[in-house]
Amino acid sequence: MKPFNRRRFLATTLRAMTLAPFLGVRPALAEDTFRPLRTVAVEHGLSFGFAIDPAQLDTNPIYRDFVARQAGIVVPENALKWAQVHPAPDRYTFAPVDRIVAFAQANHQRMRGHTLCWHRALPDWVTHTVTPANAKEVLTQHIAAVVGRYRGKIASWDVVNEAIQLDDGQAGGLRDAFWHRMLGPGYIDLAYDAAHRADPDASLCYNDYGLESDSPAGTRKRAAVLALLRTMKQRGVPVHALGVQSHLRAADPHSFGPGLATFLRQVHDLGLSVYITELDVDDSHVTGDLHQRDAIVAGTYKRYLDLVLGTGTVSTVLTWGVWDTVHRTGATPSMGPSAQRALVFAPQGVIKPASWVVEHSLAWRAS
Ligand code: 9MR
Repeated sequence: MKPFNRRRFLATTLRAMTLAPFLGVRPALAEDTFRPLRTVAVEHGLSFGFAIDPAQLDTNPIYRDFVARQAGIVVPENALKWAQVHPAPDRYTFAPVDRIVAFAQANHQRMRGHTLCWHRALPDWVTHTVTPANAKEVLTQHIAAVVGRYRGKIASWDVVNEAIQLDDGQAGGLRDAFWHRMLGPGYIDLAYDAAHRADPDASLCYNDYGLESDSPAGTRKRAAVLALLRTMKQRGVPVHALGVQSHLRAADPHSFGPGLATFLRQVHDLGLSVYITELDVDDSHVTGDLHQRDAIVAGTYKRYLDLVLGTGTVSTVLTWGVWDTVHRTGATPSMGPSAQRALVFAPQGVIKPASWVVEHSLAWRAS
């Protein structure tokens, strides 16, 4: 048992008072009782971090200090996507990522890479000049160049992103994606092999959305992802982790439940790590004032994190952004209003109910 510590006692009591009514209206609390999430996570065998924007790091000292204090792991939200990092056949734009790498090293943070092979964020030169005849060479050279540059610096990669789309009617539930059209289903193994050759120590992840809910669509998609991962493992493909994006909808009636926990255990039983890679809570459909909105968002964070962390399979949690901005979450496809309070912190890193909830869930997760 830990010795009595007045400060810790007060902090714990305040936190409990805050959490009790399910984060209705948070009383004014001294923010110095809030412990950095990276620290709380590490104490419980987890990593916590954010998707970040190099332009903000360069220009906004508040953002920079906040990311340094709260994140133990960072991922560029867009800077490693093909269109950004490889905008012309013979030109790579590595400078923004290099600056993130330097920042992460200075702050003892791990880094993830997102993403090497995706049907979106492709520059025109790829869609206009790549053919079935040269696709293998273009894809493997891109992966070799990007992963090779950050060998030993980027610890895990989303190699293939969002390869399953059951509505497309392809074998195995594969998406009718650009690389699938060029190379057939073999593009997936090819991408992982190329990444593994470029950095044999990197953890190679398959990342997808729509896996969280126990709805019929979510259940079918999980089955397809599990089958994909199982057959990849059987073929000896170097895949080491599943990224569950986790773009959630606040208070969604068709929501996550025991089916998700079972799925995560099945993935873990294949020998794969589980990362929560893009967590946010879309509140664009929520009505009510800021306090009501924050309470609903916090409740969704709590229910989700308690469920997934309770399985003991998750090693890493990243949110898709640092603090609230008016933005479009992954849960809102291309239309509709933007979410307002989707992240764990309010603008400028101000603590809000979701911050306390996440701190609590990281600290109390089942081990
Ligand atoms: O948040 C990202 C947004 O800024 C980009 O315009 C968009 C297209 O590149 O991608 C968004 O991030 C997506 C991520 O890369 C993959 N999963 C869904 C994310 C939200 O749409």
